[in-house]
Amino acid sequence: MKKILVANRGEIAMRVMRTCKEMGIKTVAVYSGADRNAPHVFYADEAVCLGPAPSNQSYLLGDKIIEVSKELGVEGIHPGYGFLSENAGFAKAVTDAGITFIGPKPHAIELMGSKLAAKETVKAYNIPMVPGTDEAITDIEAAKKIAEGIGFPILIKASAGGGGKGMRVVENIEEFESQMDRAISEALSSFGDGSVFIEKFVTSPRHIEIQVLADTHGNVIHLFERECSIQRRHQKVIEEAPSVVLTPELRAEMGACAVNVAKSCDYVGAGTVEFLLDENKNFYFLEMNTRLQVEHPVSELITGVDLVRQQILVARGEVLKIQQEDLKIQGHALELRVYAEDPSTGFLPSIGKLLTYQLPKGIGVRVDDGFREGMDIPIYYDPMIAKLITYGKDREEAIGRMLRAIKEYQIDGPSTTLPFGTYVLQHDAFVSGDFDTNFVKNHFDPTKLNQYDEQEAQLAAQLAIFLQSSSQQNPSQSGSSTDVAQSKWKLRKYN
Ligand code: MV4
Repeated sequence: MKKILVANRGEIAMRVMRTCKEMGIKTVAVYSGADRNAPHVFYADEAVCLGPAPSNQSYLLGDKIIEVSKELGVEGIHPGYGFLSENAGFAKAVTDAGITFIGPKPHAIELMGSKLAAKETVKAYNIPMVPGTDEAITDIEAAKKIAEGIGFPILIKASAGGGGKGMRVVENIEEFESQMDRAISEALSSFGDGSVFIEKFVTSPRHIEIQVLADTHGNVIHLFERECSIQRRHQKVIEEAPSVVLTPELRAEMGACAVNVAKSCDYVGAGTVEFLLDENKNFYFLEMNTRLQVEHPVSELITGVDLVRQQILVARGEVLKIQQEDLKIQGHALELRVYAEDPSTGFLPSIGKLLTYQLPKGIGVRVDDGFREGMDIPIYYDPMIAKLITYGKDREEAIGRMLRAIKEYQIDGPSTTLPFGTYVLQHDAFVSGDFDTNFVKNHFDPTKLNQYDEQEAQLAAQLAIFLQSSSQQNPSQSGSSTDVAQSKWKLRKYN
């Protein structure tokens, strides 16, 4: 494979092309009208404009991307995440055009894209699942009986949903029927598929996912877990590897399950198997994501494996050279998603120009981003500016480095989730590891950041008084000591 087209934008386009360069593979970028000055366009060997800013006129134009690929002699297409990455029709069209789709076969994408089909597919492999129905609900009365048997609260899920879309909690039998009606019509309008099923609602789970890697020769390995419980409204904010709660035994057990999920759908490439872990450390299979995930870098850091390189190697048909026994967790990694959102206003979007944009540097810090100073954050796409990733010999070191890197990271213009990161990383529940998917709901409201601000203002006021009184006592040094102090204490909000 001598030329790869990356059918994506932003940080993930950069991420994929970096590895292509290391492998001596030529790269083709695609872009929209909003992205003509984006770094991924300049980083690539060739770049093609797909159309105007909206995704459905640019990054989602599968046929156009294939056409461009044929014209330019592209041999492989990497879809990144989002956009066309889990579109089985696109994967098939790419393959039919004689181009390698760097990802699983259409069949696996399709099976895992339907939660009910996924449950059916993994059935033969003894994978633990949350108690519930494994077929679409057609008879409300029968479903009511099942719900009563399981016990409330229960959760209605859309089979075609994913990442939290199309879910509804039902607290009691009285609201069952109305919630079911809403869930079905919502599923129909959002996904064009009204199939829903029910599960027992696990109220305080941790979200643990396992990274898997499979070749075309039947070899499947796992690269341990990522803990993704720190999220708000299904948008992950902080991820880490490894999880503080998995024992080596539980890790091996969940890893083996994830490998079996991959085997059940004849998986090829990098994929992620999502689990819930309840308070008693029972784990349940939720779904499989058939793409490279946003948070893949934390797995790369603790294993030393370049996941994009492995994706390309197995897409070429090579045998996986890494065996399960070769893999060992080394150190600890954290990822903070830096969104152009204002945590002090309940995470409202905060778009605009990056007036200042200076990256943190130094030991244990990696930034995957797709922006430069002076650029606008387009409103058309995901509001993620960057992923700030830190690595340390242990969790404490990784946290210390993240807090330091957040302070170094200078962004003026849009508000970002950087101060929220500081808040979480200093919170007792996070530091102790005692948290679940309700962390943000339970421990955060916007006034927390304001309190933090007030503390800092008070400190600054005290310092000012101190400096003034000390300069009065010692007038000869007043100029220099105050200058130094002022620059050192220059108030940048939250830092
Ligand atoms: C659940 C659940 C509790 N009980 N299923 C949300 C995303 C989707 N992949 C599945 N999700 C959940 N399924 C049962 N039976 C709680 C969630 C859930 C969640 C899962 C992972 C990460 C964050 C979450 C936040 C809220 C709810």
